[in-house]
Amino acid sequence: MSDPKQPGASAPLPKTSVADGGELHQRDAATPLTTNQGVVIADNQNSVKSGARGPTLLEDFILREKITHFDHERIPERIVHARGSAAHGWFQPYQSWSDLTCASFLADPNKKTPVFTRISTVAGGAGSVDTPRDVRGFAVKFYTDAGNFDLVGNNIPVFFIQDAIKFPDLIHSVKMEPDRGFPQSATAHDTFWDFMSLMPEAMHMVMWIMSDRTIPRSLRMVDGFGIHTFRLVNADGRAKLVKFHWRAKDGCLSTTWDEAVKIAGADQDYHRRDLWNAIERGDYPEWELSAQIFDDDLADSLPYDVLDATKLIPEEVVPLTPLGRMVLDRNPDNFFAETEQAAFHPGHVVPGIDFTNDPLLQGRLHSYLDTQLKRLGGPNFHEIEINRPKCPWHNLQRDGHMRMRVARGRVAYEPNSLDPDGPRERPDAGFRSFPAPEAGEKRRVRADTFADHYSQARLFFRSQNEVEQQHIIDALVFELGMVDTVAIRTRMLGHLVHIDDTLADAVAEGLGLARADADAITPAKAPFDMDESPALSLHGRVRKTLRGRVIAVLVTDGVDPGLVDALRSAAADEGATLEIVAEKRGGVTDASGGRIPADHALAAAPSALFDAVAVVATKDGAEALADMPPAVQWLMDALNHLKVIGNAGADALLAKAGVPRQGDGVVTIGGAGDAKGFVTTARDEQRVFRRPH
Ligand code: HDD
Repeated sequence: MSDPKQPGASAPLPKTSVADGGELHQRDAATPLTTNQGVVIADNQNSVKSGARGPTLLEDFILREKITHFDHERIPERIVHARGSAAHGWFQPYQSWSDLTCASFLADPNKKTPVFTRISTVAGGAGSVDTPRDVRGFAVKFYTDAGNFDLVGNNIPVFFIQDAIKFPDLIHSVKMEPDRGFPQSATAHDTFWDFMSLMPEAMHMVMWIMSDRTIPRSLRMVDGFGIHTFRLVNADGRAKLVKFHWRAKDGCLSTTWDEAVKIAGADQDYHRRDLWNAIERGDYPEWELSAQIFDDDLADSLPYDVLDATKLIPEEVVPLTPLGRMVLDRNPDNFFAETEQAAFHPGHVVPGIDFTNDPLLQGRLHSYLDTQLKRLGGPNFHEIEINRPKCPWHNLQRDGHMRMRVARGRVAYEPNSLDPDGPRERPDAGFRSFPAPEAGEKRRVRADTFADHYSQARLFFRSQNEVEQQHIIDALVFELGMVDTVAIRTRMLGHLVHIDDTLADAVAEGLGLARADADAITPAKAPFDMDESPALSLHGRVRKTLRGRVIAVLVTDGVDPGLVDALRSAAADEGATLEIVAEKRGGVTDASGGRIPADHALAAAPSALFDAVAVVATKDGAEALADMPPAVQWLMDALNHLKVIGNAGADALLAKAGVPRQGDGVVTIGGAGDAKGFVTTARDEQRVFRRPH
């Protein structure tokens, strides 16, 4: 667990920093309730009526102001990534990177740059569940002292499409089908797979979205990727190509599919709650920003195009350079004002960072500015506190909806001679585009170097271990099994044949099709085999840590309080939290007559919500639990979801739930002395993939 008092740990940023919001927080018990015009309100319970039982009067300006404001409390939700959670924090480079870039936030190892990071799902609406199978957006706003830089990425290093002109089609295919309004937040339906099956370029991404990356355990346990190739430009104007990566310090961890489905039912807000609680507890999530840095010669030597967002560069080819770290240490004060109104835009770059010609990125540079105008209501969205730069900013833009700054003086143009102190361009320090030479015919065209759609899909599938490959197969069988149109299933099979034989055969088998049913699809370019990339295996990214994890202990009356304490302190030693589950929320009476309060009632806390579980029971207690279907289900799920299970006197329940008494992640806890062994097994195993599942 991070300790804010330790050297090098985060110093919390001031709670409220702005003048106009500041007085909202300066209040005491005598602070009166007022209207938006500052008029003190005498009665907030009753509207003005003509007589006690008479009609409400139109003149009641207090009622009308309140209701009108309420009626307008929502703004359009994001067309994609509508469901997200965010937190404040900071970024600090490990060293000066000024030889690579003049970006000021990467120049000084002693400088912390404030950040606001929002992690989201893509397809669902703002109120949708947190755990669908979906890509996670990973957007970071750096409030640098040279302007705001937004790195707007995902938790997957490649994308579905190569050209932004296909983005509306992609999103229309994945969102609820427009006639029926369902399914919400799911790829498992005809329109999505229809589009996929007609877009060979999406096949690499299809492999990623069918992998466990799209069912993360926590937003704290996902990696982030900038995806596109960007440029880093130094003060001498020399440029390198770069791909950005965020590595979760606590590693990546995913749920099983069944677990994700059960979590969705038990706690819609599982990821949002988890992020919030972790930050409140002081378990600050942390990521390392790394970069693959390379030059044009290397890019030209690769058998794929670095401007093609459906391709990655294996780390074995260009290794990661760790640049610095980001820690999220403060929850928003207000969800709407900050998380909802945050406006990210890949076009928010600072001197030292520049774009490349990736046609997906180029289209994004238009879309994000455009969407903020609609969502946030006009061109002044940069004046909303969460979007405002924290460095000085001055220009001659004026007016517009919701203008907040009061600009002084008569001069709002440049050049001018009437305002010698007014803002002026600065050729020495201002943003300069990298002068990449460009020439070419004006055509609607896709480069030939973008034509290979299967080799990297194959690379990804073959770089997974056997369990991960099976999960991809299972996910494809499930998703395509939800597709009603047979022709879509056989068309998808036609693509899988080009990726890998085992994959195609297993999916065909799972769908009840024959390999011969696959559509004959001729690749635009014949795929080739690439060297496997072990770095692409998610299981290789699981870390043996319990930092920030939650262990549940199901207890019964009459248990040894010393054992529960020993489990709690063993968990704390590993940075984990222990939560008590009991049949009743009031808790249980322990062997010495004391009370063990429960954090959760059994019926409200399925084991899917926890990282590891233990049952601490008396003999009678275990027999009683064995007669309770929710308790039996609790343990069966823990087994099927590959959790480490601790057994302290719960043989009867284990037997009923079909859980073996020992081995494969089931640990006997004979007394307080075994608490540590159980917790370290949970730490080292994380998930027991050896179990059949
Ligand atoms: Fe996008 C939001 C990530 C392609 C158009 N996108 C959005 C967000 C993330 C991404 C993380 C949410 C930001 C937040 O938390 O507010 N998008 C990506 C990535 C892409 C990508 C990693 C490909 C590499 N996006 C993409 C394209 C277009 C858009 C090609 C349009 C041509 N994206 C949008 C948008 C959104 C958005 C419609 C919706 C809300 C917003 O911008 O602010 O403009």
